[in-house]
Amino acid sequence: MISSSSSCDFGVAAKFACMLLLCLLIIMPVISLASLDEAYGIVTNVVDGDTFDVTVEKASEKVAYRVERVRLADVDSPEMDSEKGPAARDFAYAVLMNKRVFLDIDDLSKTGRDSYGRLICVAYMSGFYGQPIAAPNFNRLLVESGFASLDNFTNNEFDPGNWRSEIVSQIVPQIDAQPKSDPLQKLGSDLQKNFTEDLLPKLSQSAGRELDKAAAEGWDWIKKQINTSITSS
Ligand SMILES: [Ca+2]
Ligand SMILES: [Ca+2]
Repeated sequence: MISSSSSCDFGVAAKFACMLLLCLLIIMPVISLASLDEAYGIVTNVVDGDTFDVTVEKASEKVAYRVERVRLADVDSPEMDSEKGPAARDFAYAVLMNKRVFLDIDDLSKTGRDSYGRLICVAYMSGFYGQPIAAPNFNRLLVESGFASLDNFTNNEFDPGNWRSEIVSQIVPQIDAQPKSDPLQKLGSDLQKNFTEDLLPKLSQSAGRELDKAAAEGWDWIKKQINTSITSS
């Protein structure tokens, strides 16, 4: 016969296992990109569409100052004295100002900086749980929103060609391995698109709801234990 106590313990263990699994599902895209958060901090000034200042919270060896100026890699926004400059600056301000950004700093150059001393980075935005969102990165978002053009420098580590598929290529590498002429390639591309743009956001939302539910159930269980303890004492 199984006692009510061991049954309850099993239920708690199952809830913890469920929460752990959901956490792993949420952070799986994050941990697949090892250098996604070499440094992070709060954006405290926006210069223009592709340049802003970060008050550093976590630093890598390339970070030298408490406030670092970041120049986004491989994109180019209009200058502020041009007609479209202020709109690009405003977009960056609206998305990033006073928010935490995670930085992948260029590893190809020794200092990770350009000739102006700015850190060359791909920037990642923060999600609901404070975790870095692997895609879209802000560099790509800036381009796809029409506030920058791609300008792929070959003297840095970054390849904008990977920005769209970098999550899925880590999760389902066998799809990327198909030759381009193979009809399965198109199917793979469609699956990647559906996964990245449709399924993944729904999965994250669903995981969030399940986490909330699991947390609420866990809290109810703790309250019951407290009440039982008070009643029996
Ligand atoms: Ca890097
Ligand atoms: Ca590049």
